[in-house]
Formats: sequence, C-alpha cells, structure tokens
Amino acid sequence: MEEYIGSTLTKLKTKQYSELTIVIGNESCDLDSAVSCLVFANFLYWQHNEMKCKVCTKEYRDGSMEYKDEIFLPILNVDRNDFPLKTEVAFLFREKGINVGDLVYRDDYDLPQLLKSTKSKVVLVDHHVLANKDKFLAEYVTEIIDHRPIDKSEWTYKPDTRTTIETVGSCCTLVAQRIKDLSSLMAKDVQYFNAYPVCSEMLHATIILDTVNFSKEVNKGTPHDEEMILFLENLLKPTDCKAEREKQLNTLLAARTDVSQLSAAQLLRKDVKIVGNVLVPSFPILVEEFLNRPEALKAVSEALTQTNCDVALLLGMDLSEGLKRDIAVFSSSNPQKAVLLSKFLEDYNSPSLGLSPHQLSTAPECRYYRQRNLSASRKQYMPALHRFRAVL
Ligand SMILES: [Mn+2]
Repeated sequence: MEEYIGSTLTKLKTKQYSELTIVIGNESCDLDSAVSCLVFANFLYWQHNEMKCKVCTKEYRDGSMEYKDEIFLPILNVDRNDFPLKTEVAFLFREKGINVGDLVYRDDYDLPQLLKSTKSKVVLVDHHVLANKDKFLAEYVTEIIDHRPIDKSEWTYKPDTRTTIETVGSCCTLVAQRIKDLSSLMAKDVQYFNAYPVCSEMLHATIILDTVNFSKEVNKGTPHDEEMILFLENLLKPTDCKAEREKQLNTLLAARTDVSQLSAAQLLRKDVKIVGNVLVPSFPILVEEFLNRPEALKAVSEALTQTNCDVALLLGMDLSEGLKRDIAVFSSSNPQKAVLLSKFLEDYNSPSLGLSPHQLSTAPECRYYRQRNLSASRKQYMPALHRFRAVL
C-alpha cells in the first residue's frame, strides 16, 4: 500500500505518467466513500501491473527508452484541512498504517487543469449525481460504482460508461464484488484480496459500520452485503467472526464521536448549521468542555466572521454518564443580539427547553445554560431560531 501511494504521488508530482485515472467518492467523504475510493484505485493499479505486457516494456526497463506509465489516483473528496473532522476515516486509515498526510485531497490540485493536461479518466464511487462544483468531471467518467437508487435526471455520462449500481447497505460491498469479478476474468480469483489484506480489512470494517453490523432495527444490510462479508471473512479468517464484527462496529462508532484530536476551530466546523445570521454548531461534548479548550472563544469569533454570522448558539451533549445537554450564546460584534436571543430561548415554550443559567468562570462573556429538556436537540432549536428571526 505504501509502495503504491508513494510511487503514484512521485509520478504525479514529476508528471511522469502517460495516462491518469482518478477515483473519487462523494463530498461527505464518509468512511464508505473514502475506503471505496482508496481500495478501488489501488485495485486498478494492481490490475494494470498484473496485465502489463512484460515483453512490450522490456526495452523500457533496460533504460534505453523513457517509459511513462499510467497512474491511478484516489482523491479524497474533502479539503486537506477538513480531513481530521472525518474522525472515523482518520482512525481507520491510521490503524491500517496508511499515512494520511501522503494521500491526495480535493484542494491539493486544480482538478479541471489536471484532467485536461493528459489523457484522463474518472471513476465515481459512492455517488453518481455530481455536486455542482464537480460537474466538470462528467465528460471524463468511464465507470460508476454506487449503492444509491439510480437517478437519471442529470445523467450526462457517455453511453459506454461501465456502471455497477445496486441498492445495498455499503458501496464497499459493490467494490468488493467488482474487484472479485474483474479478478476472476484474469483467472486471479482472490489474489488481490490476499496481496492487500489491509484493503480486505477496510472493506470488511466499512460494510459492518454501514449496516450497523446487520442490525435488524436499522435494516440497511442486504443479502449481498452479507455475502461479501462472508467472502471477506473467508479470506481474512478472524478467529471469532462474530466477536470481530462487534469489535469493529464499537471501535468505529467510538471513533466517529472521538473529537479529542480536534482543535476548537475544527470542532466548530464538524457539524454546523446556519439560520439567518445565527451560527449553530453542535458538539458531541458539552459546551462547557468545549469552552475549556485553548482559544475556544477566539475560534468562535473567527467562525462568525468567516460565515458572515453575528451570533453563535453552541449546542453540547455528553453521553458518558447518562445524557447531559448544555448551550451557550455568544457574540463578539453584537452582544445585544446575544442577550435578545438568550432571553428568547429562555422563554421559548414549544417545547420549553428547560434552560437554567450558570456563570462559567472560563468564559464569563458567554451566556451559558444547562438544558433540562434532554430530548431537545438541534432539530427542536431550529423552529425557535426561525421564530426569533421573524420577530427580530
Ligand atoms: Mn455510501
């Protein structure tokens, strides 16, 4: 894996390649998108090397001719600085020994320029309806692997685009199936999966997370997901399949809410909504704990400026010893509006939020409350904020 990522990056940087294939997932860059993208690009590289005609490349190999190879580049569809926000992706990649600093992110290259500069192809994984900023990719698309219901309303791909579109729990199921099928065409059956056990493990982990370990309540796993899990387990041979699946799920769920590695500024970007000029970030930790981080309020002020907002409503929750919720209202540019908003929320009664004010010594300039109505999440705050906007 390291060899693959390293050599691809070197060839990309030194422009030593004849043809470029980009593999890219959807812009949520969740685990499914990121793993599908990395594994499928790695497979295309492996497949290309297995099929390369050794005779044709002989005169290149002895150095008498300059030889430029094809490259297969996975692009994580998220800006480099925002990747740490995808905590479960960062966790799994780290755990599998992948150096996340060496990967290529959305904003690393001018993509339209890069695609134009040579013969290029694009493989879309985990999506097939392009975001507006990605529309330029359409003309290069040669293959699509996706598990969402097919939507042809904006289908502008070439007629010979190879598609694997099937509604299953995880796109990684379809990636595993596609790799398996392409490998047997070469009579190499499971060789790829055995050559890159890390990729088999990542596919397995992602299918488990996406189907919530085939939970009946969530009901996202399909027989096809199950079939691929069994196929992968047959190769990976864990000592106890059931225990391994449970362990995978629990570690990934924990990693998803583990924000201990994030700075205050990153936490503010992790899960945020904007209503009018009110910035509403919500945290998987208490606001009180957030405000204890270095320069937390400075980060809030900066986030307000960057988003053209004038007041922040911070929402916190903690599940470590039963559910707790707290909130804070803060504005550096318009403290009067912060007072109005906090009074409005104190009096709000459909439903009542059960806010009790407390003074925080770490952030006296914040209007801070413990929230007694534990069932009120951001969903309940939204109508309140719309009303506040209307009465202001
Ligand atoms: Mn997906």
